[in-house]
Amino acid sequence: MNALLALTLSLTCSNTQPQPNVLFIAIDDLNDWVGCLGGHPQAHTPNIDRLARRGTLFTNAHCQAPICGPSRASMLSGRYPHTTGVYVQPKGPLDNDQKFFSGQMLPRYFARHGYLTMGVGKIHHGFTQTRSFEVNGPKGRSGPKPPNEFRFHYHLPDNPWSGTQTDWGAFPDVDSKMPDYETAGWAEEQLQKQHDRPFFLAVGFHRPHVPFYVPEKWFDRLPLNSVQLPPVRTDDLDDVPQIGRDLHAVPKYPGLSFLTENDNEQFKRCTQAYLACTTFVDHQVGRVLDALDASDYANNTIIVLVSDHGYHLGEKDRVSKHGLWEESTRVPLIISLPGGTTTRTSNKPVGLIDVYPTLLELAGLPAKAENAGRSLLPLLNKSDTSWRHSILTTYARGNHSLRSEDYRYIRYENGAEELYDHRSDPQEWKNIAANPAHANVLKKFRNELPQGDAPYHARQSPKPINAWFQKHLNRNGVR
Ligand SMILES: [Ca+2]
Ligand SMILES: [Ca+2]
Repeated sequence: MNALLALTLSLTCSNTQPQPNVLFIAIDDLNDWVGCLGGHPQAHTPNIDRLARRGTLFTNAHCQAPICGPSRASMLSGRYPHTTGVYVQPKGPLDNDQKFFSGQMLPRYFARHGYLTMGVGKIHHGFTQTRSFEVNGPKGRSGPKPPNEFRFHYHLPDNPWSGTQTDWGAFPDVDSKMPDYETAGWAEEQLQKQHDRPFFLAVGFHRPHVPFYVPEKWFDRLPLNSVQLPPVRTDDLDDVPQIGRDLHAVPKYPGLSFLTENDNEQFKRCTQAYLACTTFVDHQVGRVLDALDASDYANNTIIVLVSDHGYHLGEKDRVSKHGLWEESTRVPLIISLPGGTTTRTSNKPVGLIDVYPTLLELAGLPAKAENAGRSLLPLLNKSDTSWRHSILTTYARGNHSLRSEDYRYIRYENGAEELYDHRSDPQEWKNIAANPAHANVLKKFRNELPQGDAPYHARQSPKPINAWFQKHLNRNGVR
């Protein structure tokens, strides 16, 4: 550890509690529509922004899998999907997989080294969360649903999206009926208690995960007629390989043509609702930050804030995640040290896989040999002269994306490729993989691809998300 940083940490931790506490905040499906990341000009997230101002904001951070279960399995195990085989949603309680799924998971590792571990809301996805924490708050839920779902304020006789949670609208009437509100309240209570050990407190929020329901007051900030739509192109998928279109096609989710009907009516509503959800969840984050600042732990707690993956709102013809493009992979990642001593931003390619080794080093715990990520300490210290060229995201076995500072590269299991130059094309509209001028760029990325792809994990979902996926799973022997 950098000497200055080590000194800072030791000075900010009291004599009676030499190790720092950890406040780990996980948000579900929050893309870069956060004020400090600039993903949408009307994003209003003052609390996440103030956390970024007192910590290090990673502006080029990416998930390792663009869907809840695999992303969280990777982040909390410290291992890449291509080594664990967890590529799609795990199925039910993974009772037979304690060795992999719990024993080495991040909270358990802290517990084994003397920490009090507390968890509330959605932290894991796909197995019994109470195995992970010593003290458990409510796991939370997606939230109450209106008696008749809005279905985008659109009456369809044969709704093609039946079965998906995708919907948007103002509901319920007050915040206190939202499970995320209860989650923040439970975290506040733990921060007001006296603890005899350093703690690892994990707080997981569900919004802005679908359905995009939050009380009306969160919609009022942004009237429908003032909503700015994200930039999209109707021909964007024309230069995407067929396997890319198939892999990313999730028929039950609404696409761009639905959004743009009737002068973008549903596009405006969907965008407004997602922004309302982000401001709502930001407010819950703010309650937890305020409780920490008012507590005895204000000056000896590391704060980490992450989202498990991004989300598309019409880009690449989709309202969903499950993609290997920027909207699906880019995530907020902020690390704030006690006393706010490392205020800066970093645009180096980093991933959620780096959270585990970073927290171990910051807390002074022994490194875990299986961790595949890197400690972010060099970037917190700005001693980042040597860093990885690109960070990996995987979706379904054998399909990978690599993001460097300047480029995104995608390679599908059949060898098809995409390449985007973020310096001139931040929306990833123009696939330049076939241009011979970029042969050397492609060569470098190809050399960084995983050397092998683990078989699907034994407990993967038997309910694949589309027909293509079913064939894919059958081909790989998954039942
Ligand atoms: Ca998620
Ligand atoms: Ca395109």
